[in-house]
Amino acid sequence: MTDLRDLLHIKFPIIQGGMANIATHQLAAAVSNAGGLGLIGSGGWDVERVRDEIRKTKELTSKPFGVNIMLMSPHAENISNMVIEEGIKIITTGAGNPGIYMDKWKRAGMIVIPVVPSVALAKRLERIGADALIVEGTEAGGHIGELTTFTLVPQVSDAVNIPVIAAGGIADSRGLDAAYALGARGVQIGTVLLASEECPVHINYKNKVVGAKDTDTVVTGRNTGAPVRVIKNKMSRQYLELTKNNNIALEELETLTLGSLRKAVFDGDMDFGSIMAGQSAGLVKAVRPVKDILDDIFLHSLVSKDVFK
Ligand code: TUI
Repeated sequence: MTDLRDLLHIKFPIIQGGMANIATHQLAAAVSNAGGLGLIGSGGWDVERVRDEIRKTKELTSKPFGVNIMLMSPHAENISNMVIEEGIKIITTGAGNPGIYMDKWKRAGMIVIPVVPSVALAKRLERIGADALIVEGTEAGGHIGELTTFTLVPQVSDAVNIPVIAAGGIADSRGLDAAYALGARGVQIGTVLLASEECPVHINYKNKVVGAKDTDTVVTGRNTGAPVRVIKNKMSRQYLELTKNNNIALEELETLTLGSLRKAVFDGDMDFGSIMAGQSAGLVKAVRPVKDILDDIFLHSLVSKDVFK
């Protein structure tokens, strides 16, 4: 099977999550320069903002980087065309089925790596040309599926013949090794990068991740169709209270959540902002440079000693 490092021309088999409002040119370039695959997140941005981020990333790194297309975004279709114009070579997708775009991206010669939350979607996307799959467990931050990394990664690995990249719950070399033992040939990390020096989120957000313990995340929106894992705060408690009896108008929830991620990311509002992060926040102990985080994950792993072939 193709090694992820050969497929993507990267030094470490580590890719960055395409975190909405967070995965900017600063973070993507830092990850690519450190030997991983940097990603620009497109969630929450229109086509010109994403184009601007792409151009800025090109100025900061000569290494490969990609763009994540958040499929629930109203701008997804326009962004799906713009990335071709900009000569982007690697696409990841999230929060939906990218089937309608696959043909166009493959004809443009792009490497397409969708996030999948199930075996069924994994098989369907392999059949229509996906080059690799990001298999994301419910330990992840932000919008999530139901299954755990530990159960989903081996099941998808058995079901497909393209490289599997594990995501959800991975923040150190033990996570990388565990992912390989389950059949993955790469990992995606997000939460641990929130606490990097180069990450553009407010310092309060970074400190919240560093200070989080094992039980500090919670899933909101389970009964509204968009489950999202966040660090517990006043906002998540209020949200869960309002949705407990299932009789709240969706518009009211919209008002509550509207702009709440931005509140956390830009204003550092830790009470009423939405602090998206995964369960691995409990493993994150300090704010560090991206290069130290990637070196640590790879160089301390058994994978780097070629234990897993
Ligand atoms: O997409 C993510 N994580 C995200 S997106 C995001 S922005 C947002 N904010 C509030 C509500 C919704 C989105 C924050 N975090 N991760 C990748 C991911 N993809 N997780 C789950 C999925 C997924 C779910 C269903 C992928 C495909 C899918 O297919 C359903 C179908 O149509 O077959």
